[in-house]
Amino acid sequence: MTSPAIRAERLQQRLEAFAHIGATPAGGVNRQALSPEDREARRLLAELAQARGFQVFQDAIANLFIRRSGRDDSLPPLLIGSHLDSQPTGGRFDGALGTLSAFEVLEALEDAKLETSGPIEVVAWTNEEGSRFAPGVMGSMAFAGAADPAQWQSLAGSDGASFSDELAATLAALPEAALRPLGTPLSGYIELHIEQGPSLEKEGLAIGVVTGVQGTRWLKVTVTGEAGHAGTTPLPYRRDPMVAAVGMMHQLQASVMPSDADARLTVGRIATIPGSVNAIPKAVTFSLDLRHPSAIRLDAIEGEVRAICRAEGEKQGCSVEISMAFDMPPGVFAPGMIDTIEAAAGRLSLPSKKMVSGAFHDALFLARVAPTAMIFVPCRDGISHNEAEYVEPASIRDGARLLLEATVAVAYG
Ligand code: HGY
Ligand code: MN
Ligand code: MN
Ligand code: MN
Repeated sequence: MTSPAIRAERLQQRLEAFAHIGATPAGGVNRQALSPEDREARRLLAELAQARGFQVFQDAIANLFIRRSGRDDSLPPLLIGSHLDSQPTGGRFDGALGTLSAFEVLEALEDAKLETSGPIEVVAWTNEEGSRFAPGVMGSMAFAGAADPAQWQSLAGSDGASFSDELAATLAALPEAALRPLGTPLSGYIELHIEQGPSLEKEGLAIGVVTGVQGTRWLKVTVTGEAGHAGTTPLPYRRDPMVAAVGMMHQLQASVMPSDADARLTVGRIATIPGSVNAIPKAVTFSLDLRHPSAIRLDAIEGEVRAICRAEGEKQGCSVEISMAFDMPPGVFAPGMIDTIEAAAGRLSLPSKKMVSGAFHDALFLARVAPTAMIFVPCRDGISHNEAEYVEPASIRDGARLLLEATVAVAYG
């Protein structure tokens, strides 16, 4: 047995190959959950796995698992991985880096013929992003027993697609992946991911040892007024939902966000009904993505949001309805797994710091069923959910080497 080593050029080639699946002209990827591009990426990963003699499984919500046996296969596996689905104009590394680095770890163990005590599995979670089918982290939520997939069967996507049809097509696209029950026991979970923020790069650090994830809430605000003629209706006669919505957004950005440095408020999607140039809209809908490390502050911010929306609606004689599309409480990772990763970074002389994730991740739900932690590597200017997302080859290599070192520490000991 030789000691396992990451082959950085092989990982780079894998990342290139996957970046071609759903590639956008601006250099990013559009590989949304359960789309033909997502299915193509899953198929490629399954083929690579079978070429190495690894076993391939999927569960009822199409989470994809790749298994390398250990000495005692009755032991629960250590799971490593991330997601392959992307934002509509996403980057080549969000999700793919963690999934393909995990596969590289499996190949390195195989190349070295290193026998781990129990099996190691790589996972590609279904629909982490939630941009096509809300909510996000569907696959890991269902795996952790935090949601019953049956509730999503009649869901329609942002493109009008049927969730159940797309899920069925995705499962059918990998007939060789044996179906397994949702939520198999694990000995642990480690996810490598880009930071998607600027701090590691700014501080010149190679690694973030992630101790937890902040809370996320997705609200949908519907403002309803009265449709009317754009030319003949004087302002005092209008009940214009767009004027109310603009007032709401202005207030949220002018008062709520600046009042709390840890608060994040984002309007990512807005629509008018009927959406005619020369008709005052009947209704306006917009999305609100709220984030905060504290659940108490999240509640307080949501209360402020609801009060502001109600007041701005009343000013314009409009009714306001706010629905919750996604509520992901903040979570913390396992101290033992955090220490394992921090010690491994030390052995590799990789400068690191502990940090909380601003982005949500599948690891948040895995933390409910197994000792879990995450590894971050810097991305250029902290940019992500943007086609310009970029990770230096040295950071890719550092992240994969640390994932291997931590995996061996957990699974070979
Ligand atoms: O939105 C998020 O935090 C994740 O990156 N999908
Ligand atoms: Mn991600
Ligand atoms: Mn993302
Ligand atoms: Mn993630």
